[in-house]
Amino acid sequence: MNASTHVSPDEIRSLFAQAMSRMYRDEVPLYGTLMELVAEVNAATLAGDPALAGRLQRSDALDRLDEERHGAIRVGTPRELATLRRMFAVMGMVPVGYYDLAVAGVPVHATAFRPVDAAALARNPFRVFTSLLRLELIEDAALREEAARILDAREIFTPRALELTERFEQAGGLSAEDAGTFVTEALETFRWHSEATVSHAAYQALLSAHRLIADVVCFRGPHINHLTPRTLDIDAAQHAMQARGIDAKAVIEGPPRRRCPILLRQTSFKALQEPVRFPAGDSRDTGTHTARFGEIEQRGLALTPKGRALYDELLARARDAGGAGSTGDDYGARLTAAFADFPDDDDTLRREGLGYYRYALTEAGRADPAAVAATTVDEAIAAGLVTADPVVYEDFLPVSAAGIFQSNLGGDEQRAYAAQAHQAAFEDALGARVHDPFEIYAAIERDSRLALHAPAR
Ligand code: OOG
Ligand code: NI
Repeated sequence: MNASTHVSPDEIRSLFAQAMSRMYRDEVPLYGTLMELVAEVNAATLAGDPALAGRLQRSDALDRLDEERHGAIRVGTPRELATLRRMFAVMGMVPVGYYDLAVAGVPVHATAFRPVDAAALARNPFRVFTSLLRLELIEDAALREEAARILDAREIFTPRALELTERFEQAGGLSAEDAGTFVTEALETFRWHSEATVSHAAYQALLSAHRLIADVVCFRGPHINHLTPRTLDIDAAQHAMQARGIDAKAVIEGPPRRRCPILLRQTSFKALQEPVRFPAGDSRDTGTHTARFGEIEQRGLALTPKGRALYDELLARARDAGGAGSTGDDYGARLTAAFADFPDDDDTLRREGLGYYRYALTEAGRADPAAVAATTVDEAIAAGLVTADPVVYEDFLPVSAAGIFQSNLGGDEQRAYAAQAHQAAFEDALGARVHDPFEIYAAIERDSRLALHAPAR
């Protein structure tokens, strides 16, 4: 089979994202409600803001919007993580970024599998936040060993999915028929199983070590625990959730509302309490498990290291004032006050090097390449020859992720793990290095700048 008969990884990713969305809507009907609500908010926002519509169109974000979402899973062993890496590669998704959640009391570290180049992102930016349990953080040695034994004995991939992943690696692609089978088989790994694989007593013991440990260890697979659509106005979406009586998280994670959205703002609805069965013969053969939830997000400008440092500083200021983290009735006001020090117009953000921008010729610029060549980018923008639109942030935020984890584990426990970030250990488990998100954004900006002076096609 030659390369021309291979389906592109972008196509496989789109098929997979659609199949996952259908499956999750069947599993968690409230997710279907979220999607409707987000579609309504987005339509209303675009209708009321033609400039936004134009900007999204120029940065390829408009067409992908309805299909855009991220999911999250949690796995238990290096082999599971490394195999997922190979499966995601079939769909053009690579590990980007390292997130240490142990500092926030969640015993995992994580990466995001996602496409990286501009064309692939424009086609479908589907991402999966993937966490690896850090068993070494379970203090009780007997419990730790039991968890390791249970995890080592399970197989979360179907034989066919493994076989097709190998075929992809050897042949450099999959035929349309194999791609279809791959999507169906890969989906099995992410399905919810309402039967626990361990006794009720073992479940309880793992649950009291940490609720997340029970979630990872006690089931046949790493069920997808949420799928998040992208809204253009998260405050409107949050109100719409509340208006429909959905049990939304109290605060929106991330930066405050601004004229120029930066990074990522997220909110979620509380996880469902779902019935689970324990193996027959158990003294208690039914119970409930809390893991799956719904989330909505708004994405804004990708920040440079300088912008990100400022973001981290201001967020810490807002959280530390009052010493209450992101709780308390005045958190919104503290956040707004702290972020008054973050410039809120695109021109300043761009000129001060706080965010990444994507440059493009206007019609006037295309008509007059000599004028573009003779001016600096700033002059060309002022003269209406060039536009600079925000590069969308495609990644996650560790403080927000910790807040999402905590609000959805169904308990109010707070645990502190003294562990150091362990990127090297994570990469060993993954079997690869994670990509640096800043490099990816910088390349998108640089390529767009170079293209301004490319000969007209
Ligand atoms: C992942 C939580 C992180 C986000 O959007 O920050 C996340 C999880 O709960 O497994 O999805
Ligand atoms: Ni999420």
